[in-house]
Amino acid sequence: MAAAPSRGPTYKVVLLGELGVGKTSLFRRLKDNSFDEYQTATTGIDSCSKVVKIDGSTVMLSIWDTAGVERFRTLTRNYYRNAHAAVFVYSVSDASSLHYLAQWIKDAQNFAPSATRMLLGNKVDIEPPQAEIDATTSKSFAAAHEFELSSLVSCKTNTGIADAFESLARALHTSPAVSNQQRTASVIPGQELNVDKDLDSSGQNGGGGCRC
Ligand SMILES: Nc1nc2c(ncn2[C@@H]2O[C@H](COP(=O)(O)OP(=O)(O)O)[C@@H](O)[C@H]2O)c(=O)[nH]1
Ligand SMILES: [Mg+2]
Repeated sequence: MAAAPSRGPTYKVVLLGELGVGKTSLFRRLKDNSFDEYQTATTGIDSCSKVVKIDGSTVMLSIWDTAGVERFRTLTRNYYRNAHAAVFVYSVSDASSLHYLAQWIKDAQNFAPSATRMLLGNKVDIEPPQAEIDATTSKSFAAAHEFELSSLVSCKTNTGIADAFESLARALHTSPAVSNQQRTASVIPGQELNVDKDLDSSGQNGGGGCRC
């Protein structure tokens, strides 16, 4: 009888970027493959686990969405704590959302300096002239800021998301920068996903945290 596949490592992945770029929409695509045209502003930090299979191995991504506090551009240190990866999201229909990523990049450098970084340009279903950012601009930005990974996606049409997160999982799983100790540290049950415990006392918990 074949041995049951063992549960692989868990990697914490935080979503970053301006309000309205589609972080919660991305989260929902990853969580239950849904999309809401009228997605309301996030009211609490939410996390979910996403299983990704890579070459026969099972890798778990623990995805964290913000509490809507990104409008103040101040996520807490706890949000970044033990993050293995930071996903920087902008909207191709809003040039300023790419511009302001510079601030998110700085924050992540401070709070999660060793995190693997992925750039995602969302809403590629939107065509010019509403689309303000083209693929060349996105590529230059990714190169200038030395992102390990970069993709264009659409949460609305579910384009590019599975591939982007498979690449991220693969990069994490094979990265010598993520030590075995870090990999196992993050799988202690109730640690990386315990939203209530993991929030600081700054009142940023909107009460919407969940485990899924
Ligand atoms: N056209 C289009 N709209 C999107 C896409 N992703 C998200 N949206 C819309 O953008 C708005 C903001 O999305 P939301 O996920 O709340 O952004 P957040 O503030 O970054 O969490 C919502 O009205 C979404 O329906 C996309 O890929 N294409
Ligand atoms: Mg949101």
